[in-house]
Amino acid sequence: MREKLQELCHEALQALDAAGSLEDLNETRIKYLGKKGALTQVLRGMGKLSAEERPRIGQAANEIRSAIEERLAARTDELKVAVQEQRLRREVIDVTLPGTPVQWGGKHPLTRVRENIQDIFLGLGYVIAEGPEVETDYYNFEALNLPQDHPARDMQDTFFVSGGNLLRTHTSPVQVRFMEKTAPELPVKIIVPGKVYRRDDDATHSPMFHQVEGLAIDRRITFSDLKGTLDLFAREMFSPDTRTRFRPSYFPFTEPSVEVDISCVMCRGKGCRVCSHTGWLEILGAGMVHPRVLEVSGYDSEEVTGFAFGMGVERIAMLKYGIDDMRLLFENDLRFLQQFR
Ligand code: 2U9
Repeated sequence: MREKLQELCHEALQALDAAGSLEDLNETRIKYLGKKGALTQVLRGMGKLSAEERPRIGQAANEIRSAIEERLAARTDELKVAVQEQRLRREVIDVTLPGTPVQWGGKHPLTRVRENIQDIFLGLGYVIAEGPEVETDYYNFEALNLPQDHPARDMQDTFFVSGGNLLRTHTSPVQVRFMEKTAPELPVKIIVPGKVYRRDDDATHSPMFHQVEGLAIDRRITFSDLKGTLDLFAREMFSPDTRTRFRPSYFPFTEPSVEVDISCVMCRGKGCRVCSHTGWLEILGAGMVHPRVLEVSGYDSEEVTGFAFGMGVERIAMLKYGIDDMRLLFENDLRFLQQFR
């Protein structure tokens, strides 16, 4: 029996050494150690042995099982490494193949237009000023000479929040805050971009939109300075042959006030559908800062004058790119946005 075990052990180890794959190894394991395996069979025959022989043969059988299991584990490791190495040898990476394309993001058209506007005024020596979007009645209305009964102060036109505060309806309160902080220093030349909020919602109005306002204060600033500045802005923003037109208007915070048109970007002034056959497009409002507005923020209106202007970034973007519905600017549809890269 002992010889039979020895022989079996020898045979099993040889089979394990000869196995070329993990499948071969498994077959060998079943053949020798399985329920109906050779070693199991031998152990079953132990009943016929004498009481004296049984423990010795039993011990020998256990040693053989351990030897086979040990070799089996070693060969499993070896073959696993071999399989992995083989796979790595087959998987050649061709570094010359094109990679997975990266989806590049781009600036939103409103960001582009805002930066474009800012850059034009930065080039003229203006600095950028910013301020809060939740404002007090004082900074949004009172300091800007907006009378108590002005329609902008109506619930219909303004979003009010708790504590009597509101979402600013224009970026003008930032200019007021800036003047208050700076007065009586001169000159003031600021450009104020930011979000503003009004209760409006259709193809050309959004409850949130973006403005860029500007303010220049110094001794002897005249309406000619305003005209020259906005004329240059129009030519840089649209095209060098763009012309401007100034029409009288009214704002509580400027006197005199104007609305500024540019020659139509589509037909160059000949008249078309875009300009309703007038040849002109309204792009912004402006005027000489009202003396009362200068005074409440700490400037002497006998000593200094200033001009101010305001424009809607969405409106400028729509004119520049020929967009006919403002909502497209807020829907984040990539088919729309990808056209502005
Ligand atoms: C101060 C003094 C004066 C800012 C101005 C306008 C004219 C104007 C509109 C353009 C389109 C608002 O976005 S819009 O609807 N703005 O017409 N804004 S003058 O005047 C100021 C601002 C601050 C201290």
